[in-house]
Amino acid sequence: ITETPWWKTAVVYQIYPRSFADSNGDGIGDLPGIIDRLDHLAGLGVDVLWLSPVYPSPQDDNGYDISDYQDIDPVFGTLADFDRLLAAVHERGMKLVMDLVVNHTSDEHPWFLESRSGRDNPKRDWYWWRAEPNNWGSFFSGSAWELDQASGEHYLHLFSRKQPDLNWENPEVRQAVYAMMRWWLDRGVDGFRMDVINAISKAPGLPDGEVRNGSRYGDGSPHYLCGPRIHEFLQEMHREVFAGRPERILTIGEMPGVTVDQAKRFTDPERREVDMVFQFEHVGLDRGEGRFDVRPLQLTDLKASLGAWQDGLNSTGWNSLYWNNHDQPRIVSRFGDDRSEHRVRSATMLATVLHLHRGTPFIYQGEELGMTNAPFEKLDDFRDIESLNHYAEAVAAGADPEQVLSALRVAGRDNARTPMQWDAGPNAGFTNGLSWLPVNPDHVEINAAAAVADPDSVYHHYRRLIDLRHTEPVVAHGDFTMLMPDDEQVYAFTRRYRATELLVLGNFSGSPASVPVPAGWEGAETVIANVSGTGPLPSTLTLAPWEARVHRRT
Ligand code: TEU
Ligand code: CA
Repeated sequence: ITETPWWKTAVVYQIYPRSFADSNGDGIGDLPGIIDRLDHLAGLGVDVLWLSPVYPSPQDDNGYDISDYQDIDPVFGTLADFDRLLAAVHERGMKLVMDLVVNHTSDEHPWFLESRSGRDNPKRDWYWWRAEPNNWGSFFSGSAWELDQASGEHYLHLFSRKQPDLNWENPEVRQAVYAMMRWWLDRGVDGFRMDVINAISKAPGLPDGEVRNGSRYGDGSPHYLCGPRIHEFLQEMHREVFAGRPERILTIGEMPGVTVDQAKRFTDPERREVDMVFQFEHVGLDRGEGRFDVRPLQLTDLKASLGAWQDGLNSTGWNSLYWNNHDQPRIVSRFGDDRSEHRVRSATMLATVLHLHRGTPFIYQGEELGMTNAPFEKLDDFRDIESLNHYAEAVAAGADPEQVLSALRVAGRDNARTPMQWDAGPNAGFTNGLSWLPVNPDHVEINAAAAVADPDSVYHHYRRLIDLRHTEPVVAHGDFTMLMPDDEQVYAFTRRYRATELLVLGNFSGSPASVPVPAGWEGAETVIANVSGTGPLPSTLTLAPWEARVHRRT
């Protein structure tokens, strides 16, 4: 008998510190601001907080470009503030997970400054230098290579030119990273969310990628995602950092492009690599070839995708479950309906369906309020480097600027990054100063104060879902069976653990949906629902627009 690790019954809440709570009026969220708001999170009932990066950084990619791994950026506070935050989190019975960004550093990190200082510098080989670049494109538009004038060589950057990729082939790099991780664990942190960790092993020789659809650049991802030494590196990290620690540390690998079979290997506990991965399949279903090529979601595609992940990691491995993070548009505006007559019901339907899957749910700040995408008008309203670079490249290549802008409005990452909406007052209670990114004007209606006061709010629905996971074992431990895979309107599945079964139904549309009640379920009690007064399951059922309900039988 293997003991169940604590994170299998946990719910994680992601904080994007820049946009969470500003304590000193400079318009940027900070650690003291988080400390002041911890009771909101404890009240919600989440078990773990994941902090997006708070390390010293030039903030070219909002902290995902780190110039010192062992300190706190003054804009967010100090190490003493961090220690106070960690203690305050632990006092409330929660855990704290740090973001670990080690595929790349900032170009202002001392390691890179040394590496760049000359071809024979001892740290030259800590990064990828080449006389001739290959054809890879960057995630943030343009080439993945930047020429360094002084040495006449190019360095690799899969993201911005201020995010040079570390060379994990070099054992000194790996040992430096492991030492830094041990330092944070010794300080008391409970885990790491590992940024693009499946990109750290590059194929030898860095072969050119395939060029498709008249693109200027090749797709290098087959040569750097889940590369030849990825499993070896993660196992080494486990031995060097996590093995033998008294506490059970949580590890989550962010892995663009990962398949079910690869994820099963990464999360097989016997292999000691990571506990779960963030996969991207379900958030790519409403996209075409490119990130900004938006198209409608087919519900049957979503069911096929999430269903395959449920089946694939059913006995070996473990799923993460998420709709939102700091890189994704708001789910209620994306798969739901954010107009006021449908917002609460569609947000709670989406929450119900996600949280009743098998896996560890992640909530992104503001999702528990049903926060929406922002009404960005012009290019100047956007801040994100990915959006700005994409616009420049697409327009230079002849795209219609208005069309590019409308894609940014739908898919841009700034949608997730508008400040947390605490109350209906000025700046939504986020700051007393000038917010780095304007608050969404809908905060007068959508805010934490109003949501906490209203028992039918999105917030209280999330609170009840979290509570259900903590108290009803079938939610965390049950197996999963998809129903009605070909239906374009209703998401339906059952869960089963020992003698208990749950039936979950969610109407993914703004029209009523009649549902054939499966055999033996008539009369089953309601566990949670988003329409008040929902009673036992009748023999013929028509779901209201965006209705969700969970029934139990034993
Ligand atoms: O994201 C990695 C990633 O592949 C995407 O989510 C990415 O943000 C986007 O889709 C690019 O097209 C991680 C972080 O979550 C993101 O915020 C960082 O910008 C990125 O790594 C680089 O550190
Ligand atoms: Ca501040």
